[in-house]
Amino acid sequence: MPAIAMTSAEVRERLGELPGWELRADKLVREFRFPDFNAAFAFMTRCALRAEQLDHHPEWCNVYNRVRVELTTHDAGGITDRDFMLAAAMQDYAAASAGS
Ligand code: H2B
Repeated sequence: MPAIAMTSAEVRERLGELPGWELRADKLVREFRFPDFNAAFAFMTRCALRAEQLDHHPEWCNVYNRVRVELTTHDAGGITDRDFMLAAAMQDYAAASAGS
């Protein structure tokens, strides 16, 4: 059974847990920056493995040392707890890859 999408008020409240993330067009959005491509790709590798475990996958774009991420739950037509779980993991992995 698909998760139920959160209201924008709920999303805004939970955004307090995620420094640097914004609500844009019904998605959780953040751009990470790394020292170089190697660090950015190390981050993406960590995220990819976690995304597979969670069966929840990011929309993202990488240009050299930048990774722009957009999270939404397609099955629910909005943002759910799964997006917050993946975003929280990304925060940890960014720190491990010297990202900000
Ligand atoms: N990722 C994201 N971000 N949203 C989804 O709704 C989603 C997903 N659904 N990964 C999963 C896979 C679904 O397509 C499979 C069939 O479970």
